[in-house]
Amino acid sequence: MDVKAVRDEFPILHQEVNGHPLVYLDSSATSQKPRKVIEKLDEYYRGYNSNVHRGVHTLGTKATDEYEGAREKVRRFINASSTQEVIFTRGTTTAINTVAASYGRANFKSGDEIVITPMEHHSNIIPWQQIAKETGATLKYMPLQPDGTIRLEDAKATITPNTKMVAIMQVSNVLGTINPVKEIAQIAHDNDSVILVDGAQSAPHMKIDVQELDADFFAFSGHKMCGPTGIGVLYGKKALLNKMEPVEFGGEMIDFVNLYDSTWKELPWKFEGGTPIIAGAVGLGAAIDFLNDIGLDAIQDHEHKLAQYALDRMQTVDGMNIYGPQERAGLVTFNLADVHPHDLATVLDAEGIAVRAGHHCAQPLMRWLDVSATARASFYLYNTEEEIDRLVEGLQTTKEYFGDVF
Ligand code: 7TS
Repeated sequence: MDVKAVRDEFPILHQEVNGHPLVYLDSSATSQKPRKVIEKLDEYYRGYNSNVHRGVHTLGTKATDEYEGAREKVRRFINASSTQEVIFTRGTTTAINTVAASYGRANFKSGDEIVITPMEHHSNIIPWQQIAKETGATLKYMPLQPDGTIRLEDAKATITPNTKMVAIMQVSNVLGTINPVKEIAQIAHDNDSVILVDGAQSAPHMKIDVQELDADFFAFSGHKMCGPTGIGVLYGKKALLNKMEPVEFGGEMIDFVNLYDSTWKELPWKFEGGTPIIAGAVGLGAAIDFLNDIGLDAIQDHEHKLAQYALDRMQTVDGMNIYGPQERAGLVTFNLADVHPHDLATVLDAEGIAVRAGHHCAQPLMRWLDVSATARASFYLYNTEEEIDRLVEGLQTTKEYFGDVF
């Protein structure tokens, strides 16, 4: 992969921040956008902005073709068997909430178990807490190993015939752990449970095949994979989605509306109430084209090398505390002695280096790590080893600045 050429596609990267060339190490929060996506949004709004699935006029037909064409791109990207299984949502959060509200409300009852892990993002915890309270189901946590990985024996011991849902992230946004979701799906299915995979941190960085994983539901966000904000995807197996009720009601999703009851459109539209996220979907389609042109295997390989390089280099800094396993996705979460991560991120920002500091929407995991917050550097296809060198220099500067805590 020619990183220089890749970087040239991202206009935002070529700027100075606080007098230094920008080093953007916060792609797990949101990725930057390539020219192809920016231009596609521009083309849409200038050329054929229109509502979809309605009129017969030319712009509306073009917008509908592009919107539904993006759905087909998503289908191929995750290898779903049909576009009926690809629902556009606002993002991962909305996708998971939809499953909890629709599938959960209809299928969970007292005595049933929902199995998750302590490393989940809040958006894969709270919807289950809420639906557990509503239905009387019990929330159960799979234990983690000290390095932040999951053993299949523990998955087997936690998932039982009472389990009705296993909801798990494929890649941790804090630890970088890559979870064995295919094997866990098998364990879930052996117990007649369904599984939802939170792919927010995996779909942007590795090849996804929902049929090979045998995921019943798979959720991800466009903005973390070079696409616009406000668009995401809920994949679901057709047999399950067909039996589920919509959670949003209104225009677009109906077939017939009578005075006292109504019927729904077929999949996937019954889950897309209201004017859909047209520009978002069109932009996501362009992001998928962009990622495919480079190749997900090449992207994953590049990020793996960056993560290993970062681990090696960062470990040389005195007082460094890194969380998570050696084998990991492209991110490193850490603390530097007793420097508060917000102070650390502020010093790095003054050097033009953008990292995230805080609890990363994973408060239960922070408690498990026994910290209140951490800093995180996360990488994507446009990052380089030189940028990691800049980060390490920035960490040395931070040490000098807060010398008394070392
Ligand atoms: N699941 C995981 C694993 C995530 O990392 C995130 C966002 C979400 C779900 C929610 O995605 P959304 O697009 O619906 O907001 N993670 C982060 C992060 O790590 N820093 O900022 C957002």
